Amino acid sequence: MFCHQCEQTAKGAGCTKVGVCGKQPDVAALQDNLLYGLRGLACYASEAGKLGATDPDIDIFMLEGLFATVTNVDFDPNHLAAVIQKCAKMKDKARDMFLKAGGHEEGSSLFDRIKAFFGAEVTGKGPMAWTPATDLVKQGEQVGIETLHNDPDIRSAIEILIYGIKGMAAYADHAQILGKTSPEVLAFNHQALAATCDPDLGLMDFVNLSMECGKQNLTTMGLLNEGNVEHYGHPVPTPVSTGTKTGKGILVSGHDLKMLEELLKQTEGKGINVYTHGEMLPAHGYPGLKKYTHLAGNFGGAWQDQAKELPQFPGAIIFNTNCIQKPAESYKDRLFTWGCTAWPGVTHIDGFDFSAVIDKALACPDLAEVSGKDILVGFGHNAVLGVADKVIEAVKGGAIKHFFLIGGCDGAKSGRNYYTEFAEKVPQDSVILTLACGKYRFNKLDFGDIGGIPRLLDIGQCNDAYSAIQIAVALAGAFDCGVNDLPLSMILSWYEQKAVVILLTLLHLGIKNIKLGPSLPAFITPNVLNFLVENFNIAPITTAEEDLKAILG
Ligand code: FS2
Ligand code: SF4
Repeated sequence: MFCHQCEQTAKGAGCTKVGVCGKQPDVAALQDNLLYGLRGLACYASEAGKLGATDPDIDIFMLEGLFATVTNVDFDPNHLAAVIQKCAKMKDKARDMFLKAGGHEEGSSLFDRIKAFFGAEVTGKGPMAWTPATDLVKQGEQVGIETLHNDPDIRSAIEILIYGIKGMAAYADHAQILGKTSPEVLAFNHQALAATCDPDLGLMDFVNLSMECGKQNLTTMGLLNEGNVEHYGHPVPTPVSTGTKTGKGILVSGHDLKMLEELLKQTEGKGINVYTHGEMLPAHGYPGLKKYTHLAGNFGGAWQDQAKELPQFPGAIIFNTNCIQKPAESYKDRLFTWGCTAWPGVTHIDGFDFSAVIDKALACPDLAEVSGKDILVGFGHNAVLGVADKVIEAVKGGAIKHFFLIGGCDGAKSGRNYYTEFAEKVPQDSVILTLACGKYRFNKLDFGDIGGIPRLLDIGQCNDAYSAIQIAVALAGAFDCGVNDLPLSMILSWYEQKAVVILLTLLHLGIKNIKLGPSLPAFITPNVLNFLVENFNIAPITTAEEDLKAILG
């Protein structure tokens, strides 16, 4: 196996024997096989799209297939094998759609180039000719990401694009669950993945496609935001208990609000309290979810602490997206997965009937009454811009001198203490905006307020980077300057592919001087990094003290 798509990749270079995340070599090969099949499917779907033919089943499958290959989502070889078989069916469907729309395999310029490159009939070799072999693992071992391109820089640029598309697919999947899709985004997924099969494209083509991916992701995060707000209202500032109440409990981890809502409906009046975990914390700020009085609080910290924290939660536990880790035997029998998330031997819930989870919760021991500090959530763009006058006045009067967006993923590396230190050292006249699971590094600390404006504003989940962008753009408008001219610094932490696509969105918007850590992606070659430094002045984090000194002059 070879995988270096996430930040914790072995030795900062690549996981080759087993994933640091727990991904076994057979699962890695199955994910590589699936990605290869998806690239073939994308060629047909993309060319069919150019002829005006689309199919929602193919579009949604593409999202789910990509999502299954994101870090910490699908660890189940049986589940992945089933997705691969479905990919073959969808590829056939896309080919039929292409032919019915008047397309011809001979004479299509993309197909001709692919055919020439793979040195065989279109039906002989290459992603378009892919069909599942009897031994899916062996087949996957032959089509790993190291086979993407011979030129390391071009391969690096292709990988940036692929990881960007994977991250965007995750957000697009959440959005489509809420009934929100964009034909343009769905078409781009196919076009971009098809481009990865095109031998005529060079470095700058993939750089440009990556920037386009950032743009499409802004649309996608906007759609997801719209879906969340239409269903649950704008988030409002809300204190969330980190303690537990006496009684039965279900813990929900992941990012999907619709899944949580359905569970809340089905547990109403059953004497079960529902708790959030990890990236589900911002759910408490949504009026349409906080109205459920049995949405009782938030349990535990960020995803990487689950091995030590989840054994202490005596109720049922369900993961609706990443980040799931290998469960200990002590809680495996009360653990469930949902959506694209899967772990071998763990019960997977298809659809929205959560009776198995509820029955398990009722059979589990009660939680004890434990007090816990309240944390404040719910500072989406609507809430922050609702007090924009106050914020602008505080900036003009000098009470607020700087904004720091300290956001992104958390992870197990000790170097991530940087983000805690940074937040602690931020001067008293500065406001911290935060989002995603990296906030657990400091969200229980007391930061106080500036004239009634809390110094720590939790914007929400990673996809609420959309909200952060709205806030930045509105502030720039109020001060009649560009976002890069604001007294705003972005100190980002990355871990998986959703962070990659958010970074692409920020670069697409022309945002400069981002500090990125805890380490730079292993899939970025020195030449590609130089390009990013020259064009965007992106820089690795150093120490909290040095970076603060450099930013504040
Ligand atoms: Fe955190 Fe994991 Fe939000 Fe990432 S819970 S690193 O998937 O998407 O962030
Ligand atoms: Fe390694 Fe990350 Fe790939 Fe897992 S997802 S195998 S930790 S690089």
